Amino acid sequence: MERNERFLYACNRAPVDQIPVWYMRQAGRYQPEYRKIREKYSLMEICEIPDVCAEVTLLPVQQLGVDAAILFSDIMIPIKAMGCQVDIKGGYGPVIEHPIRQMSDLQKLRRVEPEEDLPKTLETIRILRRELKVPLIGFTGAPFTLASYLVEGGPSRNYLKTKSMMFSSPELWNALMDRLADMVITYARAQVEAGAEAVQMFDSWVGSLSPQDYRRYVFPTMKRIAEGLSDLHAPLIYFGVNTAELLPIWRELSVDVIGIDWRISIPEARNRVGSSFAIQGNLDPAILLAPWEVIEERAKEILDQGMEKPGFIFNLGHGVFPEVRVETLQRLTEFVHTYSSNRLRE
Ligand code: 1CP
Repeated sequence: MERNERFLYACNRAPVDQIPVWYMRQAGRYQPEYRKIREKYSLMEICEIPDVCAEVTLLPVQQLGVDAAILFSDIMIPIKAMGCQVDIKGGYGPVIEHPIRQMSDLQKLRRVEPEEDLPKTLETIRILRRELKVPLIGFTGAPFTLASYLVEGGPSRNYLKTKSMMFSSPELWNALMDRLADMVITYARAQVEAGAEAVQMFDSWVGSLSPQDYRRYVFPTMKRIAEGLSDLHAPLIYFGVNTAELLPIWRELSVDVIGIDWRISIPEARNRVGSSFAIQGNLDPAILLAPWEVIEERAKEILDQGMEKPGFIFNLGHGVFPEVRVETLQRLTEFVHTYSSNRLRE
């Protein structure tokens, strides 16, 4: 089989013969094979053993026929490399032993040297590039979302401690954003140098901010990151949940693809960001638990909207739930491909 580069064409808003598709959290607990590997290794251990990590990354590509692989890792892996004690508790999420609350906590964070601090991740990427016939997406958390774990100490509902720091100690907040931005730039660059062909920045929780506060407390950092990576020769994808009201600001960022959730329609997202971005999304992942007829109807709607302009990548609006059946994602992938290629031939 020849290499399939549809995903990269769509990122660059070039014409494709069918719509590319991949799924956030496409490697994970909905797969019996993943659960079996997790009986033997923790998530952190998988990330430390390149053969196993590559196997977990490849699994959904082989099983589902998706058009891109995403490196199996977690947004907290480079945070660990910064010298922070991170534990990922299954079924819960990352837990930070000493959360960042003051300047002295921040000063303990080290600058990341990927070749020295994250050699297993880079080796996994090199293995994957040899094995894959589809592009490999590298990824990183974006500073606000990373900061939410670092400051709260774990998953959160309201981000109260994070927002308190932002509103009450802007100097500390800016210093934290700066440190994280340096890491993001270095880490994304290292992943691309090792063989990743696109980079997704997960800003999953940034939708908890008002547009004014996003503009003031996060946007300057994101602008610096996007500009710092503009020579990368790999498309940059920026994704967050509940970001409909932030999209007019994202319009000013030099990224290539905007990832959206199901709370906004694709035409409206295009209205808000303008015509110089590809769009990725946006099926509500809960729909995957509905009968097939419902899934098909919703997927068709998304494809009809997405295909109005070049530069569309089918995905979910957030990650796959563990309750989803593998067969459902197989069938959906096949549907996205056949429905879109038939329409494109019309
Ligand atoms: O195929 C893939 O996409 C899997 C690779 C992957 C990715 C892209 C994992 C493995 N984590 C991530 C990114 C990640 N991690 C994000 C951004 C994407 C998103 O919003 O879902 C976030 C917020 C995290 C933090 C995290 N890690 C959580 C969320 C906690 C919360 O605040 O609600 C959880 C549950 C984890 C653990 C984790 N990471 C990855 C997996 C498969 C799991 C589940 C636990 C396990 O299998 O042990």
